[in-house]
Amino acid sequence: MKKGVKLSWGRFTIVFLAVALCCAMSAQAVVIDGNVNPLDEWSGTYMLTDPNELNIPDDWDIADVFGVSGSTYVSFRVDVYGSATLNAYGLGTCFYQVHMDLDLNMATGRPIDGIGAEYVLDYRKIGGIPSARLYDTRDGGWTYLSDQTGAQVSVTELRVIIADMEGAIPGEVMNVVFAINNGGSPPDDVTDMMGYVIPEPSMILGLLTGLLLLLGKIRTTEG
Ligand SMILES: [Ca+2]
Ligand SMILES: [Ca+2]
Ligand SMILES: [Ca+2]
Ligand SMILES: [Ca+2]
Repeated sequence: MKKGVKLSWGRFTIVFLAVALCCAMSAQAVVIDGNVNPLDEWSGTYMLTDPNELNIPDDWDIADVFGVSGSTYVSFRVDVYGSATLNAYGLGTCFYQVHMDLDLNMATGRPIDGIGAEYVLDYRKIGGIPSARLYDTRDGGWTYLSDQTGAQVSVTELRVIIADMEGAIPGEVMNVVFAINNGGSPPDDVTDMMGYVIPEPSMILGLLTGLLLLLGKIRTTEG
């Protein structure tokens, strides 16, 4: 019954390519707009729930955090127990920070909560004006490096270009600590350290999925 296989090739090559394309597109499906889209763009990217500390006002008290990576960007989401908007502080200053320890060595970079961060991704509003920035903290200080992307409406979403961070390689692990600082020091809320795996680009997953579908169909038609 080999003719069934022959007739299936064209059709399932299309399926194969379509699945690969869909998976590749989903690799960058997170939209940095400050809201979670109806399809839940952050599904499967949950990292940790930080407790609601009684002594930290809920508007800058970290709740759930999420992280996901494609081949170009690493994206993060930070939820708080109160209102996400910094309007709660009027025209005051507040910083949402993601501290990233790329070499998994707490002795290098800027120390915070058990890690030594080489880079900090920062979203802030000063005088009501928002900005997202990447800082180089490899020497222990804060050196502005580049503008990144951030948005805050119902949640806070942040995105950093992997290529902007020397030593960051898709597929390798970084240690991450989230912090919210409402203008003072040290930060008002800091999460526990968590390991974060940057996944391989999803194109590879898409190609494997398509290949499995194709092989499954060939087996079916052969049977
Ligand atoms: Ca979004
Ligand atoms: Ca609280
Ligand atoms: Ca908290
Ligand atoms: Ca380090």
